[in-house]
Amino acid sequence: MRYFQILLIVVFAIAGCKKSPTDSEMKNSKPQAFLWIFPNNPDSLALGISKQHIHWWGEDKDGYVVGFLVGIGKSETSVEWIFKIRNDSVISFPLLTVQDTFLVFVKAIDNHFREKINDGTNIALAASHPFIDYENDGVFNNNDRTLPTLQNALGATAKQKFPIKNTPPTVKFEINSSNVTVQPSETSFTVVTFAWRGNDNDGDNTITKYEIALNDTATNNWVSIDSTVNMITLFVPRAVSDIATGSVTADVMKGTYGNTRKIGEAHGLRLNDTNRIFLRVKDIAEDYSPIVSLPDSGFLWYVKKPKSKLLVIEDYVASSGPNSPDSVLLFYKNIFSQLADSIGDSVRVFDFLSLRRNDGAFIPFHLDPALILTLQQFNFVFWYAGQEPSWSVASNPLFQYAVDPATNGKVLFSTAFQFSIADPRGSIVSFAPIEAVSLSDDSTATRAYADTTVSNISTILNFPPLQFKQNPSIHSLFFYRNLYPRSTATPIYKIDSIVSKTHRKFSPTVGVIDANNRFVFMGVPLHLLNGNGNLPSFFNTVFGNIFK
Ligand SMILES: [Ca+2]
Ligand SMILES: [Ca+2]
Ligand SMILES: [Ca+2]
Repeated sequence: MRYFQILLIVVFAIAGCKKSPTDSEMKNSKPQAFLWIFPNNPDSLALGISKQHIHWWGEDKDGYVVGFLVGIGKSETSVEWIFKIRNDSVISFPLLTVQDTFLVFVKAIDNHFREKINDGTNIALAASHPFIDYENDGVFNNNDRTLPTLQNALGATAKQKFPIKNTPPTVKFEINSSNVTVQPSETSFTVVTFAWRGNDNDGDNTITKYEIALNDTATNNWVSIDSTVNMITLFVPRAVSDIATGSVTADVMKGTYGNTRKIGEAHGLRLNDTNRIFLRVKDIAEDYSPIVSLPDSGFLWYVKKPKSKLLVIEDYVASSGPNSPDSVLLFYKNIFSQLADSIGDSVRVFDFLSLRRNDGAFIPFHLDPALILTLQQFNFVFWYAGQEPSWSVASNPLFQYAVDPATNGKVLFSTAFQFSIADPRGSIVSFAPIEAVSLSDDSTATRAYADTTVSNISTILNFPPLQFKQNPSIHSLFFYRNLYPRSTATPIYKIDSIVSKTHRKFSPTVGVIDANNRFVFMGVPLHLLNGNGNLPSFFNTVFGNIFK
């Protein structure tokens, strides 16, 4: 009896050293967790994919369940626990091979747990006391917080084995803002950009590489592309295409203009012919996606071999008659054919790109780098517009081509303006050698008569006098505005006398050249200015003398 009393005192003394447990804590019946699964076979769990919707619940005899600890891994001791309030979660198993087995562990927590924590918090159980492990490093450090009531509220572990198999990845070419797959330009030169998006249900980080092939999916035709690259540009330098016939090897470049880097070579790009690009993606389990290709049915991708030093860009829409796109193109073909022999066929017989025909099907979706690098395959660009150029298409590519000191392209640009000018000055001044375009009715004209002359106003450059050709009824769609050259630029032409919208006679500056003789800007559609037959002489001056 005395022995028993001593024992009782010792027991109470030990208990007294700690915080006194409450009655309910002493008697707590631990909660129990259950996993709830839907096997595809009632007798056994078949192989599943690596993303699964998993359900669980808990029961507590003398209280209620307030949450769960859930972990996925290979063993209970190595698992990383996450606090969950809900009874289910979509879980991604970290599959790195074709097939693997994972265990899901669940512990229920009953109402003896007093600390407030958020759903999804990382909890470490391995140490002598449970704690919130904010950095999930398994170490009690920094701002980590102990959870003194957790141990007593925690039930036994329920677990379930999940055999998991790999899902093949998929890949799609990029879509535009209307959810339509972006097609390559209907006709391109030897610079074409493609972009895509890969997906793997086992986690996009399990994609190991992309592969592309041109025209032929034979095993040795596939080009590997790093899994971090989602946009490539096929690029054939002029030095290669100029001497090539049939098909050619294209450089595969990644990155946008200024940051492009060659990452491979794709064989079999057909020149002056239609082409097709194939794409697939491979995952860490070495499974391939289905192959996708462009263009989609109903579309064409034709690759033109550049033949000249001059790219003529038609950015022109107008009505019928002598101002129709076809008539104007024919007019310019005729003018260029009259250029001096010294300039040669490499300019007289130009390459051509239309931004307006076929609803813009020739405009590359990625102007950067596709249009910039396309322009740079030519020594000269003649860009002609009607009422309004495609400012958003023109500005950055033309800046990179003819303004940036790192490049050496040269541009003759010809446009009129609209009746109501929605301030294109911001776009124009980004590439043209002008500071502003007049918005004032007093220096804006709508009509020029056939005898209206246009004079050279530069003292040093030998530009011929020009003259309007058609009568106003034909070109009354075009509006002329006084140009204000940059301080470094030189005005070269003015309309000698024209009547402004306020019926005042004035003489707007309509031609400007930049300080480096790389950019001639004409604020009149040039096809209107052959009244005195001097237009071929103007083109001779620009391409034979100024640009050289
Ligand atoms: Ca309980
Ligand atoms: Ca920690
Ligand atoms: Ca996969």
